[in-house]
Amino acid sequence: MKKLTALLCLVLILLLSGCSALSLNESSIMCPPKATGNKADIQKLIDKQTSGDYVLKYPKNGSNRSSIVMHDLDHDDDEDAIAFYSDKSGEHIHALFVECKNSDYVIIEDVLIEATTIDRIEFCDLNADSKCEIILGYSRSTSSQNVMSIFTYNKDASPVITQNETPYTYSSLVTGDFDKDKSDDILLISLYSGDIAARAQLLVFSGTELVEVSSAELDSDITQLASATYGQISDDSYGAILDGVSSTGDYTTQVVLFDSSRPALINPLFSYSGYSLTRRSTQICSTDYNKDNLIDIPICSLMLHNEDDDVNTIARRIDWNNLDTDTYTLNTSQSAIFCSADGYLLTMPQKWSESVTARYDKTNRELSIYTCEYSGSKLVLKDKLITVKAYFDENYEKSSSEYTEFMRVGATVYTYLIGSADNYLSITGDELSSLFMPVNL
Ligand SMILES: [Ca+2]
Ligand SMILES: [Ca+2]
Ligand SMILES: [Ca+2]
Ligand SMILES: [Ca+2]
Repeated sequence: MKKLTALLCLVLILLLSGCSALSLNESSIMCPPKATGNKADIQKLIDKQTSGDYVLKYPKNGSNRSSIVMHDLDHDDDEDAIAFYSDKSGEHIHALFVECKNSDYVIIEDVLIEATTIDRIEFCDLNADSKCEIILGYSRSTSSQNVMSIFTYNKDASPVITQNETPYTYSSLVTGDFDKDKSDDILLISLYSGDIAARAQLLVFSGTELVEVSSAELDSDITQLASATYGQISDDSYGAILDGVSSTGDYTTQVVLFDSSRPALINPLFSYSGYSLTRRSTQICSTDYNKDNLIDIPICSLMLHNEDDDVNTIARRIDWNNLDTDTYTLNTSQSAIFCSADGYLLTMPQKWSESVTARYDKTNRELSIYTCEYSGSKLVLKDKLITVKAYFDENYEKSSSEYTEFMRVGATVYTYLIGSADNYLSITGDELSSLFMPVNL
């Protein structure tokens, strides 16, 4: 769901001696004060160095997707930059480190990396010295696994930037403080592939190198990750939430935590309980849905219905769950009606609980919410509380519609019609607006 940030071009005439004083003088350009980094200015600097034969390289994953990544390398509050490009041969990638010095951008290091693709670049403090280390993941044409290097900046050293390629390979990685010692750690995720086992490995910085402290088994049926993030799981637990796609296309959620009492990395939903509950055909990922800082894990089901109802007309429900890290059970924090066809979630107010159901009319793009009750074993729909109807912008004529417009997202107009029955479960248009959340699928 994240959009790639587009950017620009470069090539550096490689000085075999590295970053010389000559190149610094010839290739400086004014940089803006403080952290208002300007990638266009970095590009101008790079243009000065290039002859035109180059291909920009964009990190494919992670939170920094630009070919020019702005970051304050030396912690002086002026933004510096790292730019990626490959030369004509395509066998190497240049990582060009640019620093803002005395209001000029200057090249401080051009590091040649044996790689064809950049996986990601992350900044985190692995050794708890309050200065960021740079994690760079990349792959070579000879392997589908990514390789990882750690770069460090030291203004008193020569070279200023040092690269340490680690012996570890991975499919994806997540950074964060898993063992609660105030330093960032790296969780490497390997998906099953031939002779590679599906597992997560926790790496911590010890002395001058990364060491594996523990590993945990992952579901070997996961063929790709839809989302892998570090976040708060419960009041005192942080970990990685992995939304994976199985070989059948279903989504599932695994949570990888470090249990310091053992001490060991664990994957409790997969190992102990609840994992099958998270299996879903909807492409929806874990997120902090109710904004209480705890990551919520979706469990998908159909709204209340009878067995012989047409399944295509029954709206879907998502229960958002927190993982209890004492019992490893899932507890619902919030429920919502999910209309994937029209791209929205409708948070269910507490009072609806088990007293409402919803039906979806695909042809007319109408989601109708009803009160309901059981007569014996038969579910009976009662009052229609509200209908949400989506229109394509060009088909919507405000004056001719009995529906009230309450939101526009892109080319879609969302409208509602309150049911005529006087029911305590009814909601107003304003309440609907506050419960409505468009989703990008
Ligand atoms: Ca700086
Ligand atoms: Ca550090
Ligand atoms: Ca740590
Ligand atoms: Ca939450």
